[in-house]
Amino acid sequence: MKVSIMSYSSSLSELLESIGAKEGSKLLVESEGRSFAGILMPHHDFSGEDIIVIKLKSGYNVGIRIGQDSAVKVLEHPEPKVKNKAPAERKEGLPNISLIATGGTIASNVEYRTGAVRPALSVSDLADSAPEMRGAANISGRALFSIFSENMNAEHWQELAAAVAEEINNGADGVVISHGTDTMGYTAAALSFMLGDVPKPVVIVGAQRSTDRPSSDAPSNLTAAVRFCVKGGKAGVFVVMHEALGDDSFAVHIGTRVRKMHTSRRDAFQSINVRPAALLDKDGNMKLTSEGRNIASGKAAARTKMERSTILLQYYPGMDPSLFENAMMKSKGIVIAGSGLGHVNEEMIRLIKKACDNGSLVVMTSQCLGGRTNLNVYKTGRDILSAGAIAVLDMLPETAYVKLMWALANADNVDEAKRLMMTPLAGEMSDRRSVDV
Ligand code: DAS
Repeated sequence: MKVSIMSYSSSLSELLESIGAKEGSKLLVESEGRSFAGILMPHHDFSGEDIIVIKLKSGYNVGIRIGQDSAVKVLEHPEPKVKNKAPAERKEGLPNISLIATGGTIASNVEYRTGAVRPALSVSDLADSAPEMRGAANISGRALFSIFSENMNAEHWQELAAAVAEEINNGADGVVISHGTDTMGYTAAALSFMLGDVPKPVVIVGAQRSTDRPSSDAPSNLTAAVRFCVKGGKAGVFVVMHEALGDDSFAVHIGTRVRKMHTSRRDAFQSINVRPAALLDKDGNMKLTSEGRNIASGKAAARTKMERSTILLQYYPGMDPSLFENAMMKSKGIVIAGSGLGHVNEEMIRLIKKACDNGSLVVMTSQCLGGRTNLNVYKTGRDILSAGAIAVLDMLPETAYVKLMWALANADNVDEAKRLMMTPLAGEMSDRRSVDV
């Protein structure tokens, strides 16, 4: 890839070309009495024509003016693209785990061009990034898409659910899905409802640090995910991520009960209102902490229809119904993350009634996340019930949003959808408070 030389001065362009410097080359630069070593970054339009930008080992970028007295030397050229390696041979007697890649930090590396993290790795690179994974099972896989999870939508969930069912019906003993962390909880909930009583483990795994960083959590998360597939004995949809900041414990979260609770910590994922289904340590010793369904034989089936005219609103004080009337009157499904036990202001209650009378299904959840909604305690809640809305105990708002899309599309009518919403299907709700959460 040629350096974007048109934006350098002619003298600097000639210098870089003469030493064979390309974007991604590691350079040693001496200028104005100082020396720097780092990766040559693309020349930005806002950098001067005699400025080169290099990314230092610390990850910071520095702009260096190249003048007559400067010296620039190439230390290393960019790594050539890794050719796909031959698939590892299958080992008799080991379980067969399918790895489906969808993108996210776990399958990314820092792109020297922009310094940003971009989805990059192939499935075999991913499998090779965690050699212990190959020791525990025969890993085969495919990349379904390569996107950051903020760009996921119902179509991706549908394609993913169908691919998981296909892998299981083709003999996989479990499926591991590498995925971005931002919306992983939504995808885990979607697969939980679409795959229903799936007979094998389906484990979604991500990373908060890209694989090219020493502190990457990708290899250990991937290994823990495969180990749970192999040893957990449990069927269903789960999320596996770090349980603590260190690399020695991993939590297996139930797919409808997990949320990313921190923007950057490696133990960002927490189970809400329930305990994780299992904990694993760095050697693969496992402690099952909740019953759940056992692995079974039988086929997987994906019921993937989703009602897209469904919205999720976060209530806030002073919420003005005139700003939401149009959206709510056009939506068949409306989830509201209300305050406290599931409350909104009086103005919004009138709009909830209007939407219900218009045929929408309005579902109240709580932005507290912990605990259960209860619309029978305060007058506010009773007015919301009278307006036609329903509450769904301790279901997470985002899980309720995904479940409502699925229920409206797979039920024969709104009343049937309402009944589905209030019936536990995939561990997403419980009317009993767990003692220690
Ligand atoms: N943007 C984030 C995502 O893809 C990166 C990550 O955390 O995986 O969800």
